[in-house]
Amino acid sequence: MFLLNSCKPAGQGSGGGSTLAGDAAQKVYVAPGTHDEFYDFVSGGFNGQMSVVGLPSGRVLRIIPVFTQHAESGWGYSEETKPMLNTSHGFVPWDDAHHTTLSVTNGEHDGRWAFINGNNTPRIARISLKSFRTEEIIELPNSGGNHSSPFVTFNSEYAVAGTRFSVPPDNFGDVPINTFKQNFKGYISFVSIDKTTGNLALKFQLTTPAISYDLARGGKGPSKDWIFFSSYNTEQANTLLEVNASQKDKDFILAVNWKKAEEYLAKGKGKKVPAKYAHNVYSDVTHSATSTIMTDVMTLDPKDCPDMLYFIPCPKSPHGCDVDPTGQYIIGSGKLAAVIPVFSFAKLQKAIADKKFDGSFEGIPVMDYNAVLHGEVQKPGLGPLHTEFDGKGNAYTSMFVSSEIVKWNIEKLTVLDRVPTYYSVGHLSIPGGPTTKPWGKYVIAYNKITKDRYLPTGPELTQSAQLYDITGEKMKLLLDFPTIGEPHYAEAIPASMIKDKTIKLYKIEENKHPYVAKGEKETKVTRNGKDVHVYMTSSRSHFAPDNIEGVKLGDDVYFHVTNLEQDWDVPHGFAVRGANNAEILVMPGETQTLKWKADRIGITPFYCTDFCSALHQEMQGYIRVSAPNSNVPLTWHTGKTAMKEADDKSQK
Ligand code: K7E
Ligand code: CUA
Repeated sequence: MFLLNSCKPAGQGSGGGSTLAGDAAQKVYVAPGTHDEFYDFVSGGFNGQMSVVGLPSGRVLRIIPVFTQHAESGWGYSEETKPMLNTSHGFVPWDDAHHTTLSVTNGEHDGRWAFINGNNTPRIARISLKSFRTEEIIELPNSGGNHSSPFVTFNSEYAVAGTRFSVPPDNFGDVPINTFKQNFKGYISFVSIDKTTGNLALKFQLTTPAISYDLARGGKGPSKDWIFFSSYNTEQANTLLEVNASQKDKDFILAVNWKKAEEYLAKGKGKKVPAKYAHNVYSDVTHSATSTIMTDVMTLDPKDCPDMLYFIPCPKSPHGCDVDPTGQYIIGSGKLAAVIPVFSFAKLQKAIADKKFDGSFEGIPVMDYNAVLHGEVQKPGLGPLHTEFDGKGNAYTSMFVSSEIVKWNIEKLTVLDRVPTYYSVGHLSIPGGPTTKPWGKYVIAYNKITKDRYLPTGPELTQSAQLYDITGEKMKLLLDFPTIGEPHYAEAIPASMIKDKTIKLYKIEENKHPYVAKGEKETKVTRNGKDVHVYMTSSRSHFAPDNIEGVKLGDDVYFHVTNLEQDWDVPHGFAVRGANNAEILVMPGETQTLKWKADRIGITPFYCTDFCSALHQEMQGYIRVSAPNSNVPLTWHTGKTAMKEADDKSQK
């Protein structure tokens, strides 16, 4: 095949030169002291986090901890953040995060929130684009493998989530695996997003046939009331899917009229069923998270809801399912297909009205393929996966097997250009590519394999992305840059939309943490049985208190550290020898808590981990642990020889 050799160019760094733009260095150069034009929010894959990358430089600006504990900031280790990782299974400190989605209003980026999926223990997270922190995580019941998630509707009414692994409903009990067809279901969750606060709620789930949902996209413009899901395993196999789920010539794209679903709910067609899932919310006021276990969910059975769901046949085991900026075209990417099918939303509506069906699947009408097809892109390349858009009528599809990006015209279905990727490209991302108003300029390829592109680093090589200029007719490779974790999808937004809204600090007078000390005068140490609470403050360059005595062997000591600083970029860290968790990194005006077990008699030091001032190295202290039966009184101080003793009030 014509480009097969691009999968395996020989030799170090070969092939890159042929497509490299002559002025590449200049185009990605961001001079010292100046800023990147775009923020790129990149999923971390199996590292469970999101990273923030500047474009066009490819420089990593930040890792936002989401589903995985992050020792650097104490995420998932501090007492305040542990509840964020709570689930119906208890504490789950890892996940596999594939898709970043930015919030939209009228189909355009609005710069408010980012969302990302937890694939393994089904969850959706919401991240604030003001604080670059995870503010909310909601678990999804009745699901297994939250892969086609979280994709938003036209005004971010919902983040949707289709299950990759169909499973029996959570409360179904014990059934044999080979009762897949009878007992398993493919749940699709609709998580509503509050317009003002962004707060998430699991509004309803659709109980659809047991197949595997893979990806999804919300409609736009004419199709804004709809959302589309690609699927595979319509064979309904429960073993050796590699073979058994590739039998049929066509699988489906599921078209969901979510407005209709809302109508059916309003008419009382929904059924509340028991379900157990966690809903975790972080507060910037208490600087703490709460986890609530929810106990039921509203479900809609398609049997009670005609005209809500339609299957569109799509060749063969589709992966990506993308909607163009006009909302008129739906593009399926069959990994094993020889063509890229483009479906017309207008034709879908007409075919539904004319009842142009090709049978049904478990009661859901299957559309006639030719009646809804706009056309097929012929010989696009091998292994089409994902498609992005430049807003000028062009689509860009990643080809996993032939390792290339193919640019084609949506109306005419003609291939316009192709460039190699190094190697095995997964998702593509164009800034604003999934919106009605793509910002264009670049396409970024997120690759699965780097082989010889970087210096070797032992058995595990870096993951990588590549940046291409798409301002001209031909795509031009500008830059390779390594990524954090295995990148899947990413979304980029102009920096100007969010950079001036960034939160610089938390106001100390607004701090409602139950263990806050709003000044050194409020610092103290209290005992409640075996729990010792240290109300501590940090400021350049000391802790108050920095000498603590009267702690006994076996006590649990809670260091509640309030950072009194009210300047931007002055965090203080806190670490104590032998702590079984991590450090905490406390932002100005914030309180965070490190729990420490007094496991031996003697003196233990603690210190600030963040180089905060010229006297950072002096920012340290001691805690004394005495025998359980000792009568050393509970005392504390900073800078005085006499220790302050706990009075009766604080002792109780
Ligand atoms: Cu194609 Cu998980 Cu979006 Cu990766 S998925 S590539
Ligand atoms: Cu505070 Cu270093």
